[in-house]
Amino acid sequence: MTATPTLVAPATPWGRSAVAVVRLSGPAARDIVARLAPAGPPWRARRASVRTLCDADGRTLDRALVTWMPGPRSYTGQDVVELSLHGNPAIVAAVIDACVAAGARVAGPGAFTRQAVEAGRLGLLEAEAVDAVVRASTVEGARLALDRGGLGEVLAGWRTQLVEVAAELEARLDHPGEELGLAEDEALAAGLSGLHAQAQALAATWGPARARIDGAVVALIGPVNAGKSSLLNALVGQTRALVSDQPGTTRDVVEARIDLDGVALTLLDTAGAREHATELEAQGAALAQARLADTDLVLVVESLAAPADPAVDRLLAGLGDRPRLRIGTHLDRAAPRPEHDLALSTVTGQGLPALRDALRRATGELSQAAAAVLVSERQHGRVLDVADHLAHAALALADDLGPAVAAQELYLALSTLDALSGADTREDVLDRLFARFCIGK
Ligand SMILES: Nc1nc2c(ncn2[C@@H]2O[C@H](COP(=O)(O)OP(=O)(O)OP(=O)(O)O)[C@@H](O)[C@H]2O)c(=O)[nH]1
Ligand SMILES: [Mg+2]
Repeated sequence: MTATPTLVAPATPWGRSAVAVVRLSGPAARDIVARLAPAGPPWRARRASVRTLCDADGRTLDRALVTWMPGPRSYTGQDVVELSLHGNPAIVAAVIDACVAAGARVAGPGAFTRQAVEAGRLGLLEAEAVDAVVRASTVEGARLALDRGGLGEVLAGWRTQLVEVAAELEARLDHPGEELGLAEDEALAAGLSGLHAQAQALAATWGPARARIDGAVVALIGPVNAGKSSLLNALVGQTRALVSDQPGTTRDVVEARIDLDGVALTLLDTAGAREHATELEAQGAALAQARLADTDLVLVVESLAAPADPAVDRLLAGLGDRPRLRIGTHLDRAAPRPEHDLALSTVTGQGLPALRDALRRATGELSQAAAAVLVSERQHGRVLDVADHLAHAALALADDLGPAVAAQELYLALSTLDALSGADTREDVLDRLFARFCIGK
């Protein structure tokens, strides 16, 4: 058996700051720091003390505020020591080197949270919530992840119901001679359909939650001179993209961020489309096209003051089933047209509040009724898998494929549910999950 390592890593970003925190976690955490700071006051649990840290040659590295949090009542479940250093990367690096020389091992991404999961201090769902809190681009996103409570309970409730249905089906398989009550079959199928609907509803929380945690990307496309850059500037509230009455002003993709009531939106202004595009405009169009793949919403922008432009039909056709809103600009100069979802003027500001509302709706409004919210792509994928298995199981019962097929699907749903909630914490599952975390978390 190998000894449990003691890990060390910076817990704050690399760079100059008032304070930088270095975290150690593992059985030797306190001993290692005691070797760096032989002089200080007696160690007292959960009390901060000022200690002078030295390298192996006794040369001063920094005077630090040191907090000792003995396990198992610590974040990781192990002994944890946090060093609040002066926020200088040279000092941080030297202190980490000294810790390593004294026996610590440098922690990889998410290693501390992984220790917490392995020690049973945190469940997998809670670990993902920690990641989402750190990742969230707005305080609303962070709050969603912090108030996550419900997810584990919801999944546990599903599990109980599924086990009951599975037991019922097993009983039928064990006694094939007995008359199968049609009413009972229907009741079981209805129960499964109900769970399926719940799984779909839970899966649907990921879109709006993702917009709040990771943000959403909105691209503006349309003919030249439609007013795309003007619209971007109006939404941002300052001039970020050049505006001119010459067609073909924008070539590069111009990016700007806004916080729309807790949803971080990245707006992309793109080169306008026209028949005989110059070489540079064509390059701009290609650049924009490449970015469209990872947008959540496309605004197709047209000027109401210009005749209908065939380029728009081409652009719309190229969008496939991608979510879009059609916007007519220049409302101060021309009447709205029925093909547009919204009409506005960036000169008078008319229609802009309605656009903000539409953006908020399109990037996902969270249902107040949602008992729980998903906070990661992994959770979303698994919940969709559960929903699929439940749908197949209900179908098998309804279509007389029989309880054997239904039971099989139920077991798949159950094992997916276990993988989702972390009952199944295999090495490879943890490896994949924590690879995305930041160092020191
Ligand atoms: N009256 C009026 N003029 C507008 C409006 N929006 C944009 N404009 C004007 O239309 C012209 C083109 O605007 P831009 O924002 O540069 O248009 P664009 O779609 O970015 O154009 P390209 O970058 O060339 O594709 C400019 O002269 C703007 O001042 C509007 O709502 N009303
Ligand atoms: Mg432009």
